[in-house]
Amino acid sequence: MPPKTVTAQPVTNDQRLTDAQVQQWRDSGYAFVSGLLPETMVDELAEAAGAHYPAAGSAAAADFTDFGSAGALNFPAKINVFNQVTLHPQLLQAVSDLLGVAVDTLRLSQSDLWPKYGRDANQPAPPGLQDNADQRIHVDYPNHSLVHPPPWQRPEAVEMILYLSDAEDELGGTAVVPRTGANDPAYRWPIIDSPGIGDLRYINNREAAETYFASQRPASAGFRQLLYEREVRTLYRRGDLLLYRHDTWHRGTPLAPGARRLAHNLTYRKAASEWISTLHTGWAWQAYRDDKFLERLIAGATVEQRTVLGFPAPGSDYWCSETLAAVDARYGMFGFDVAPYIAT
Ligand SMILES: O=C(O)CCC(=O)C(=O)O
Ligand SMILES: [Fe+2]
Repeated sequence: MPPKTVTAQPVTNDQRLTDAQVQQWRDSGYAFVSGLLPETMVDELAEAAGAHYPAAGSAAAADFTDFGSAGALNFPAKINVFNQVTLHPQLLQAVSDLLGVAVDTLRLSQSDLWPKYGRDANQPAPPGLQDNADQRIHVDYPNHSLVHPPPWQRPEAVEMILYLSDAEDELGGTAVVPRTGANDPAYRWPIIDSPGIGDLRYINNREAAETYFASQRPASAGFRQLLYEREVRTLYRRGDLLLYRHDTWHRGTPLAPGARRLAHNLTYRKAASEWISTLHTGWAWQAYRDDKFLERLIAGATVEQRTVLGFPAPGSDYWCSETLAAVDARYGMFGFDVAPYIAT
C-alpha cells in the first residue's frame, strides 16, 4: 500500500492559523499549513540556502552526511533572510496561537537549516546505524529537553519544519502519527519507546532500529510497528510548514534518487521551560565580527523579537538608568532605540 499523504491547508487571509489548524495541532499533535510566510521571503531563503549547499547530484552531495544543528546553517546566520524568517512576526503569532500564550513569553530554541539528499539508485547501500535517509519513528524531546514533555494538554514548545523545496516524485515527506484522542494507544504514557531514551541505544536508521528493538525490547517492537502503520506523510511544496511537538511521533523518509530537499527547522518554547535546550549555536560565536551583523540584527529587531531571543524585556529588573545608558552605548550607533525600555 502506498503511504498515506497529507497536503498543506492554507492559513487565513490575515496570515493567522485557522481555529481548525490550532485545534488540530492541540489534538492530533501536528498541523500542516501553507501561506503563513510571504512567498518572496521563502523564495529568497530557498535561493540563498540552495547556493550554500552542494547541488543535487554533485559529488559533494554524495559525500554529504552532516545533518543536525551543528553542521547546518544556524541562527544567527550571515544570510539576512534566514534571520528574518526565524523571527518573523507571523511565525511568532502562530506559536502564540498554538500555545495560547503571549509572544513576549516565547523563546527561540532552534533555528537551523539543512539539506537532505536522495541516495542515487546505484550508490552502495547505506552503511551504519545512523544513516538518515529512512529514519526510525521517534519523538524529538530527548535532544531538546532535559526531562520529558508534560501531559498532552500542557505543551511547552512548538517545533516546525519549513520546506524550501517541493517533494520530488512525492517522496521525502515527514511522516507523522496523528494522535486520535486521550486513549490513543500510540500515545501511551510515558513516551519512552524510542531509540536513545533511557538505556536504549540511539539508532537513526529504521531497519537497524527495528532489528535492535526486536531483539532487545520485543514488547516495544510490536508497539512501534503500529506507529509505522499509522503514519501519514507530508506532501510538501515550497513554503509549506509542518507544525508539530516534542511528543509527536514522526520521522524523515527517503527522498527520490538524486533529489535535494532544503528544510528549515524552528522551535520556540515557553520562557519558563528552561529545561528545553537551545539547539542552534547562537550568537556567542557570532559576536566580535567586523561587519557587526549581530549588532545590526539586535538594533533592527522589534522589541518583541528581541525578547524572543532572551534580550531583557521592558519592565525587566535588568533595566535601570545605568544599564539603559550602557546598552545604548553598545547598540545606539546601529539605530537601537532605548525608549521602550525606559520605565514610565
Ligand atoms: O527530515 C524530516 O522530514 C524529519 C527529520 C527529523 O524528524 C529529525 O531529524 O529529527
Ligand atoms: Fe525528528
